[in-house]
Amino acid sequence: MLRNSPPGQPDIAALRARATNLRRHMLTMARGQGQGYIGQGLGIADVLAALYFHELRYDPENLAWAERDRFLLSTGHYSIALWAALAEAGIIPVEELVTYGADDSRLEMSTLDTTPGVEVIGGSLGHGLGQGVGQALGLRLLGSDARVFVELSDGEMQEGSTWEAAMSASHFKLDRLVALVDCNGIQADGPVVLDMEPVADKWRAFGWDVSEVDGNDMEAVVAALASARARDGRPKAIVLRTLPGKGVPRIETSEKSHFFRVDVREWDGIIADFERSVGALQ
Ligand SMILES: Cc1ncc(C[n+]2csc(CCOP(=O)(O)OP(=O)(O)O)c2C)c(N)n1
Ligand SMILES: [Mg+2]
Repeated sequence: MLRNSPPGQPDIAALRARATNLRRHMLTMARGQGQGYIGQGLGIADVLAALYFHELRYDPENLAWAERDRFLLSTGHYSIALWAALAEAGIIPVEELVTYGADDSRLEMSTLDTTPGVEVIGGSLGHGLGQGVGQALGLRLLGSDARVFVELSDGEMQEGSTWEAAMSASHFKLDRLVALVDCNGIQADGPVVLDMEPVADKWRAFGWDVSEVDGNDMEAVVAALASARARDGRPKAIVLRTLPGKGVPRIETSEKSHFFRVDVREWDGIIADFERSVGALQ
């Protein structure tokens, strides 16, 4: 599908439609067991749509393609967003989404690397960027031009290992490495515990090229991803300001958007409201 081709002109309307599909998939998933980490998933849906349907080079028919760009979801608990993207990309069946979080499902609430399309096991926070640095170094050794994108979260920046990895990436001039720093303002049951601001300045101080965007503004996200292609010897960080629950007002306004659980009737109402609002925009 996207094999070998550098991204062309973005079709912003099509990417927005993809993001809507990702949100729809996530609602289906959360309704399955009545619960999930959907707030984060809805927040990062626009970024995953821009990645999987514009920026990343990969082949859904050949996941082991050596030259593929890698997407590492460090926050395993955001798995709902990755399952949605993989289903939308045709890598896992859409019909499987309802099994999210159920016993024996491949679609665990935290990522498993035995599920097709998953590059690393996530969940133990603070490890994704280090793995991304290792992969980017390995790819360079192999003479590959592939890129490595690592999503990590604001809460995760409190892990010291994140900064060890950040330091190494600039030391090794890994300009094929892109950190997607999801700053959604929450960490488990409330606001981010330690003040991480100014986030962008911290990454800059570690030698990274940094941009900061509204992570729910498709045009801004696509532009930031395009500027992160520069071969200037610096790793790239995109600080994404996202809204937990984006696109679903009942979740946007929930005090418990880290882990959201309601009964099936309420899910049905949430989904009906979502479809109405999508319909009204068309
Ligand atoms: C090493 C490690 N410590 C603690 C946890 C437990 N934990 C799971 S999610 C989470 C919050 C992390 O912050 P963030 O990703 O910003 O949370 P969110 O935005 O999803 O609320 C924590 C502490 C973990 N998964 N890994
Ligand atoms: Mg957070």
